[in-house]
Amino acid sequence: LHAQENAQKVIAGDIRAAARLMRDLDDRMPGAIETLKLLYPHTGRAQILGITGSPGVGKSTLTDVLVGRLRAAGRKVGVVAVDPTSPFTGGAILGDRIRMQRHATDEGVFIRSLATRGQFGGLTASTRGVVAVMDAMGKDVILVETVGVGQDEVDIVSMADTTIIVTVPGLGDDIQALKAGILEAGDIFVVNKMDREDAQRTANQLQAMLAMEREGARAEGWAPPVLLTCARDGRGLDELLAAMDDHRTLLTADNNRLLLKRRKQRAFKELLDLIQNRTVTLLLERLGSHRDLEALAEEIASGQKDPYTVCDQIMAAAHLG
Ligand SMILES: Nc1nc2c(ncn2[C@@H]2O[C@H](COP(=O)(O)OP(=O)(O)OP(=O)(O)O)[C@@H](O)[C@H]2O)c(=O)[nH]1
Ligand SMILES: [Mg+2]
Repeated sequence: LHAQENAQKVIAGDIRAAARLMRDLDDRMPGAIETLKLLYPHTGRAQILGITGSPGVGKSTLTDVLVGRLRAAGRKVGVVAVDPTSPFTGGAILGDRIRMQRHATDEGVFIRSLATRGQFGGLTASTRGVVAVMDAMGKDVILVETVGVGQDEVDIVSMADTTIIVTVPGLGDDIQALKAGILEAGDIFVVNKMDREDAQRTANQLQAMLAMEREGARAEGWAPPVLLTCARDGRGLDELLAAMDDHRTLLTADNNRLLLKRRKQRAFKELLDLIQNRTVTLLLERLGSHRDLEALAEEIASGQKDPYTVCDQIMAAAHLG
């Protein structure tokens, strides 16, 4: 009943109700998931954009400019700033990283920071929850900014409809890292800080790498563009917005064919994550004396036991094996 009331408020766009629900999800308050369940049927309308890249490349500055442009076009915007490297949620540290204070008083912009603390089922699940709430409350566009640091980043990026990967001139190592990591996941590549030397050369390098890596990789009729921007003065932003629109057009063609394909992959991953989380929690609850995984890990580390046998014993103790 309570859940229904809360869900109604969120769907009506009540900012305080949405903020409270996000906090409750983080704090694993009973009932928060019940509310989230009621919101899911009201999601799927928002365009979800992922923005990722190494620390300091200008993701937040870009996001800030994008928010301004989208607001000027009359669109309601949600921003989720995810920082897997920070143990703090909300406070000053993330505040510094976001630099979007000028939108703080705009009712059409909802900004939420997430870090590694207080998660229900990990940072990825927290991000999914926040995105779902923003979607249900009627945001047209949701920008998810993530610092590039490995698996969390890849998981979070994979929940976007369109992924923008940001780099800067002269970051040779950075581009090599992209190659190893999420080159595959990028739909639009941005070389920000084009006011610096070597911007065009960096873009050419990236373009050449993409041509190699992506050849035939995805027969989706999309060659990821490499764009130059200066988030500080707004140069290149028109092109970036146009590329975002083009990608949206591609995804929604043929009755949302590619969009639905992506969302199915996303739903599959989400379901698997949920089952995994639920199973492990349940298992640990049933374990009794085998519950002390730390002690078992010590015995494995010191060579007294092997991990397979321990796993067999745990499954047997939980009546699962
Ligand atoms: N010269 C130049 N500086 C820029 C540009 N865009 C952003 N910056 C500066 O780069 C610094 C980092 O910008 P942020 O937007 O905070 O970068 P970020 O990627 O969000 O950083 P983290 O969230 O800490 O990973 C700031 O001092 C910005 O003013 C640009 O186009 N040119
Ligand atoms: Mg930032």
